[in-house]
Parts: sequence; structure tokens; C-alpha cells
Amino acid sequence: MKFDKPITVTKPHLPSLAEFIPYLEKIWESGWLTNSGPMHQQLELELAEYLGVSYVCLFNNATIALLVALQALDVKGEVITTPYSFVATSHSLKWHGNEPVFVDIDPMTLNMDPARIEAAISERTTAIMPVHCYGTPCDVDAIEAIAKRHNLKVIYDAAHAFGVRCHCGSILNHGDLSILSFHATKVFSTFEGGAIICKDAAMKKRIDSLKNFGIQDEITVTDVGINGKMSEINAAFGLLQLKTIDESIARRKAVAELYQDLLADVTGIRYVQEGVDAKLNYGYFPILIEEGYRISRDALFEMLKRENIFTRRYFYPALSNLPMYSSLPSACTDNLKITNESSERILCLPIYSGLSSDDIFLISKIIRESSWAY
Ligand code: T4K
Repeated sequence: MKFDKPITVTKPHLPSLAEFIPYLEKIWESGWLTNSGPMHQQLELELAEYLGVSYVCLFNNATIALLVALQALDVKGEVITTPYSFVATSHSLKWHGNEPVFVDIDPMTLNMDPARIEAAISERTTAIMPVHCYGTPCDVDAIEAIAKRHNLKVIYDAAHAFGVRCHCGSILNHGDLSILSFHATKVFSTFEGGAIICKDAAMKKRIDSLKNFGIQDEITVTDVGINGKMSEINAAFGLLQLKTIDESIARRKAVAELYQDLLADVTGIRYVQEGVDAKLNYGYFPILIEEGYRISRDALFEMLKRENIFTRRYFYPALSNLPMYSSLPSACTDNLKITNESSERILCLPIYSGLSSDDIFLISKIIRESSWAY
């Protein structure tokens, strides 16, 4: 049954190389390689239109974008966040000199549980940084109401949420700022890349300056900014990729639906995004291995590996169990029961536009057969 070639958790959606050459020729002709060149400017406009947002500020990756977002809003002290995420979420807070305060997640969505936020607010709290995990929208209305009541900023780590739409349009229009990742493993990719989504021209100007060392003009530097700029070659790839993004997401949706059909009646397997009321992007296919499945999550992970199928445990370990965070008062296990349980049970199955139906049948067959007791 073993696959001849490794099946990885994701694979980028690559156009033909021939289609990319004309973009490279343009860059060569202009000699403009970076620093907000024509491709960069065009991609910002096209993305704003595609995503249904006011302003897009491109970055070299989402981690630097998170840092700059914190700087742009002058976030100080404690920031309430989720321990169920990729390390970039809490690392950006540490880098910016903030203390992450973890609150537990909702057992259905695996996003920050808004009911737990208020109890975690202290005099030093200035912001909330939730994550739309796997692109599942957070409870944005509840988070906004709490932020308003306590005068807190909200920065959404929307690294997974490219193109996600909820009851009131783009999920990226919520909070003060939202951050996207365009890493090679993401639904929309520029090899490396990211963006901050913001709502007004003054904020865009501030962010654009902060990502360019804090420079205002040739002789004026007003802030301790950083180099967060996206190069022309990355922006060019983004322009090309945008042309086929709808096709790519549609294909991912078909992959997710086939998995759902094939795994629907397997006891102890729960698809995390089952019934989510939003237009998703299917960047991940997260399942929870619950009571009733014959073997543990880790045993299934190892078994699939032996068949040349490389699933991932996004997100295990929980951030609160990493050595640089585990001594925080909010990291104690009693505070984070759902996080710790979910991170022990999560498995993300391979999903990408080029994954064939035969591959999905075979992966699902192995998972089904591993559920039988002998
Ligand atoms: N916030 C959240 C919530 C995030 O999830 C992330 C990133 C960020 C912030 C920060 O965004 P960036 O600063 O990266 O823009 C990956 C990604 O490196 C990371 O971007 C992503 N989240 C995270 C969830 O996953 P790894 O360590 O799992 O990646 P890696 O190299 O093991 O790749 C996974 C699989 O993807 C490989 O087995 C094969 C495939 N792959 C990977 C690459 C790099 C390819 O087919 N081609 C490729 O070029 O972290």
C-alpha cells in the first residue's frame, strides 16, 4: 500500500515556469528589484480588490508583519493570545517586548475562547492577538465587544485566513489590523511573504515607513523601523498566483469534501471545520483523534509515516509548553485544558490542489483500517 513518493502535508500550487518568465523579463528591463517597485504596488492593489479590504501592506514574511503591527499600534505590556498556534504568534510578542497571556481555546473551533478573555485582563493588558486557526473565523463580534469595553487593540494573526469570508464579508476587516502569511506552505504564496491589512491611508503610511527602517524621506528617519519589504520577484510571483487562486481553492475544497465523505463514519475521527459557517480556503485538513479510535494520534502519525504519508501535528506542542513560555502564570495546565487536550489529539492530513483522488482514497483507507479492532 505504501506510496512510492512521499505525500507531504502540503505542496505549493505552482504555475508553469514559462508563465513566470515574462514577469522576470519585466523586472530585468526595469532594473527595479525592491523598495516598493511596480510589481509590489500592483500586487497591493490587486490583493486589496480580491480580498475585499481597504489597504494591503506587503511584507517579506508574516512574522515581521506581526512585529510591525505591534509597533504600529504601540502595543505595550501584556497581550492576551492563544497558546494553540504556530510559534510566530507568541514569538512576535516576545520580540516586541510584550508578555503573552494565554487563554484557553474553544473545543469546537480551536480558536481563542472569548468567554475566557475578560478574566485574563489586568491593568497591564493593552491588546488581544487571536488567531483564525486553519482559517476558521474567530468569534470576531464577541472579541470586538470585549476590546471596546476594555479599550484594547485587536491584532488578528490571520496567517491562515487568506480569502476567508464570514457573515459580514472578509474576515480580514475585523480588529485593528490583520496579518496574512504568503509562505510556500500557504494557500496563496509568494515563496516567502506576508501582509498587514489596515483600514485607513494614514495607518498604511505608518506601516509602510516602519517596514522601511522608519524612513520618511531621504533625510528623515522618525522610528526604529525594520526591513520588512517584499522584493519584486516575490510580488511578481504573487501576481501570477492570484490569476489561478480561485481554481486552487476550489480544488482544495473538493479534496476536503472527499476526505469528509470517506472518513464520515469512522468512530473517533472529528473534522475540526465540520459545519463552519464561512467561506473557507481549505489550507489545512485538521482532524481530532478522539476516544473511540483504536490507536493514539501519535501511533496513527507514525503508521502513516511508514506508508510515506507525512501528516503534521499543527499545533503540538502547545506554545504554553515550550521552554520560553512554560513558566508564565497563564501557561499552567489547569488554565489550558482544551488546548493541551487538542494539541495531543490533532493531526493535519495532506491537502493541496495537486493531491489526486486516488491518493485521498488510499490515505483515507489506511485511516479507516487503523480504526478497526482486531
Ligand atoms: N502565524 C501563524 C498562525 C502561522 O501558522 C505562521 C506560519 C506564521 C504566523 C508566520 O508566517 P511566516 O512568517 O512563515 O510567513 C510551516 C511554515 O514555515 C510556516 O509558515 C507556517 N506558519 C507553519 C504552520 O508551517 P513547518 O516547519 O511545518 O514547514 P516545513 O518546512 O516542515 O513544510 C511543511 C511541508 O510543506 C513540507 O513537508 C513539504 C511542504 N513544502 C514546504 C516548503 C517550505 C513544500 O512542498 N515546499 C516548500 O517550499 O512550518
